[in-house]
Amino acid sequence: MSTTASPTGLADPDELDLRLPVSYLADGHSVRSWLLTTDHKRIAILYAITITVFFFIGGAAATLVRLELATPEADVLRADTYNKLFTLHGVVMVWFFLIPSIPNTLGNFLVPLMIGARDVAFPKLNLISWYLNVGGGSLAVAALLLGGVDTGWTFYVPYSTVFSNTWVSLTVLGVFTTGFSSIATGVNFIATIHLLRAPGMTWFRLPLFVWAMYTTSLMFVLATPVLAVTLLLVVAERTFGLPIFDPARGGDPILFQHLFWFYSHPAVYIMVLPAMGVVSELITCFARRKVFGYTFMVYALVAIAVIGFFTWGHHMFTSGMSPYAALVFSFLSFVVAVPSAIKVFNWTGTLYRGQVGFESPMLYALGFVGLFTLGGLTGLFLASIPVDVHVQDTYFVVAHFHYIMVGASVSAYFGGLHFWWPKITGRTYPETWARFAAILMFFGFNLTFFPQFIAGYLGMPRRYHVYPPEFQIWNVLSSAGAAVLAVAYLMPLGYLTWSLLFGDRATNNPWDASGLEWRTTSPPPRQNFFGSPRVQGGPYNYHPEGVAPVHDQPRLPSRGSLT
Ligand code: HEM
Ligand SMILES: [Cu+2]
Repeated sequence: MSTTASPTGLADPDELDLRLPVSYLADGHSVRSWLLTTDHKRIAILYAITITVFFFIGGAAATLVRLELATPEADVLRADTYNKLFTLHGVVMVWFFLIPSIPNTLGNFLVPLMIGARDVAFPKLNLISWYLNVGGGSLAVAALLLGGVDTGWTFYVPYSTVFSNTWVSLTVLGVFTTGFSSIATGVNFIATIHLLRAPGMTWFRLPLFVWAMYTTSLMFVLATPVLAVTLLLVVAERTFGLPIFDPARGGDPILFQHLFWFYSHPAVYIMVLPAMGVVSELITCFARRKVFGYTFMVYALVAIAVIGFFTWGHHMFTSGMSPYAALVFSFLSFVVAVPSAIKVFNWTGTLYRGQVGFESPMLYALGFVGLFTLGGLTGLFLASIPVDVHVQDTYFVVAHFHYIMVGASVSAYFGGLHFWWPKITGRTYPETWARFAAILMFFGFNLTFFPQFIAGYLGMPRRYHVYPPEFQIWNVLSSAGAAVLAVAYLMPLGYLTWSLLFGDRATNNPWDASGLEWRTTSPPPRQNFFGSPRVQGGPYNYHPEGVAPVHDQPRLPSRGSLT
């Protein structure tokens, strides 16, 4: 066995004696070794388990909501149960699934590996962050078991503080607690990326995924405290009767909306920037090309993160705000679309003349680009004040944000999960099933949400459990799509579990990818690398321009396939 260091400072993992118990997964099997771990890779897995649970809780609520909406009458749920279900769905999906999804699972696993570090800067804080997340989530689930909440995920006042007699405070405290988990993760990633980069890993050699994590972390740290304070004010008004938002006692309900959206608009970018990071990695790998316009991609991420802080007012065009303020918010919302468009353009540029392969992670990535574009373009409709006045609070808005949050972000999460699965688990999964699930998810998604644009444009309001019969056709299509989507989401649960138990051993670099994370074993050892990595070039070292790419060996194994 030779462990002589190569120019990269790393031993070739293929030459190592793999019978040694080097994998982080083999580094202790007790429950304690998992619950008290400070290994960023194990913490990533802990997060993956919790967000999967939340995803299916949120999904169950959505299924009931869609079931009720299949007919115009109230036949499955009473009005108040319906309100509690869509609130549960939104609260769980936004706060406990989507916000932590990519950063805390893939981000935790990959950031140290991608920059050549042994762990994050503050490993214990990383573990604490997981406990805060589970703690917050449990408070919210407790609220659900005790009878639920009916305010919607936005907790608008004065309804949430003065009128609702449901479990608002407990839920809000759950979200508050989870906020600290976001802040801890943000601080940790910022410190890690600043301090622990391997020699030679300069800022402009960072993979775009790391840049996405960096910009997301800045938003975590800057925006989340505002939400925390706002939520405490809600509890203060509800519990101690402090007149903060209640107009009857001199409070200002619009103040709540400003504070809430000052966090929650940046939060939508917290949900989408990590997805952009994942997709950049996938597209360059499966197009076998250097990412087109790397520096522009970096500046676009930074621009979105910065401008994203100044557009929150577009959620409040109909709240009676000054028309001058509305104009400024409208303008800035158009401005934020520019860096988003740059990214779409550069992904397309990367594909152009690439040697594109259609492996399952790439199917998700391509789905992302299309769905993100549709979501972004309809965002521009909404940013235009006269159109927004017409479609505000209709299914058009519901469709817009689902295209971005589900069509784009969730697709990217699944794409990333498949791409790095062999690295994370050391196993391969059945590629045919994975491709089928990706395609089914794309069709199910569009069938669910495209009709909502039409229903919304025709005037169907959101958050009602009954509706005029002329909207039924769109709702039936949407509910049918939801059934397809449910099957598509359950499939990876099945075949990925199968792969854990019966999948073949994965090689160290099954996709022939260029990142540092592929220069170690699958799964990596506790200390990540054999040797100390040194970085000598940019992140996307695929074939140089003009040289024909070689596809001499099939990339993800069909060995281990169920078919
Ligand atoms: C291309 C840039 C985007 C623009 C110009 C844009 C514009 C808008 C506007 C104007 C609204 C308010 C509609 C209304 O309430 O009447 C809105 C709602 C929303 N957007 Fe976007 N958006 C963009 C991207 C995103 C992204 C990236 C996400 C999420 C990852 C997102 C998630 C949402 C959500 C969750 C809502 C609805 C909030 C609610 O009322 O519950 N948007 N968008
Ligand atoms: Cu917004």
